[in-house]
Amino acid sequence: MAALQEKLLKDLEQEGYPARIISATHLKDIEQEIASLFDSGIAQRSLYQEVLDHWKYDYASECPEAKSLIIVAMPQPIIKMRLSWQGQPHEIIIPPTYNFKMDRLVIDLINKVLEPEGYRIVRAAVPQKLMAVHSGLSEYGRNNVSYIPGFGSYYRLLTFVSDIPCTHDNWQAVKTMQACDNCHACIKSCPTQAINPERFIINIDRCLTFWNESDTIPDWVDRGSHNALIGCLRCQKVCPQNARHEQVVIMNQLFSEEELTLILDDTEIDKLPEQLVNTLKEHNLDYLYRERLLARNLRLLLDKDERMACSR
Ligand code: B12
Ligand code: SF4
Ligand code: SF4
Repeated sequence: MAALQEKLLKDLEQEGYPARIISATHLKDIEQEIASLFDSGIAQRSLYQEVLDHWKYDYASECPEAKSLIIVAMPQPIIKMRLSWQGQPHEIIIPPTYNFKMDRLVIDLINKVLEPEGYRIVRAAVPQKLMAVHSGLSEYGRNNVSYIPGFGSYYRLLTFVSDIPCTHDNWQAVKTMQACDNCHACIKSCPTQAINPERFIINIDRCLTFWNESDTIPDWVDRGSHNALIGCLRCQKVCPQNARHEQVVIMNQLFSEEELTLILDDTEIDKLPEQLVNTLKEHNLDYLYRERLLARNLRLLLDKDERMACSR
């Protein structure tokens, strides 16, 4: 059995996906830890309600013989879209981790190893960062994002419950990277002071990502602080631990000016030309479009570029 676990970890690693397999009993540990965090009042339950409603620690119906948790990190590049709008060039950033269509690659790889042996996986809705750190896969950065030695933080986490037995369990106390001891670069770089020097958990309602993933952005958020089509890259980009692990994929002129006009007008998706819908889907932007975040966030970045050009 240990051989099957090792083969799975090796196959994942060969594809560039570091992973850990730990006992499914830790679902209970995580449940308790999250409950006591919110009971203590350190983190405000109302701000996390969406994830708290979604998290699940009992998989008896989907995986009755659940024995292990498989935690996988999938490194992703920064996407730089080069666009021309009203004759001016713009560079629009999409941070790593937003391409969840790539999850299929990891799921297919795990199934390829486990299915022939009669085992299955079920996607786990859990606090994955905390799980990854306890499993020893990653360590916290002061910016509250998790880091893997030799990979930095530019990866997407995926967690699965499985009936494959756990032969080498590991569960360790959460820790911060040693590199953070004498560094405050992320705190200084945060445009909205979301990283709190006094306590570890960030002030999530100060985080740009919290707002530009939401329907409304409050007035106190400086329009000039937006730096990505979705989310924010500042506290990771400035981190010395990411310096050697940054990969950038450049996409030239993904959309014509005519297509950008349709996008910025928030045209109903079924009225968009088929080719444009396909481009949105291919680049995993259709979900942002459907949630009506694409036009608003893109406009914020284009307007910011324009203001900067005028002030030069
Ligand atoms: C909710 C959420 C958000 C919220 C809240 C973020 C937050 N820090 O909680 C918002 C919208 C703000 C957000 C933003 C981002 N997110 Co987010 N987010 C999530 C989500 C859905 C849950 C995160 C979570 O567990 N929060 C709950 C809090 C309580 O967890 P925690 O911070 O880990 O809390 C523990 C620690 O603080 C620890 N602790 C407490 N005190 C101390 C003291 C010390 C010394 C130590 C060491 C530890 C410690 O104990 C706490 C638990 O008890 C996960 C996906 C998932 N299902 O897990 C993605 C996830 C965490 N996000 C991710 C990313 C990439 C981001 C962004 C970088 C996105 C972007 N580019 O814009 C930003 C980064 C913001 C930041 N600095 O944290 C990735 C992280 C990947 C990685 N490398 O770690 C995840 C895992 C998504 C994914 N599938 O990959 N996110
Ligand atoms: S910028 Fe410095 S303090 Fe922040 S996570 Fe990176 S190493 Fe740690
Ligand atoms: S993602 Fe941006 S806003 Fe959020 S903590 Fe990091 S730097 Fe601050």
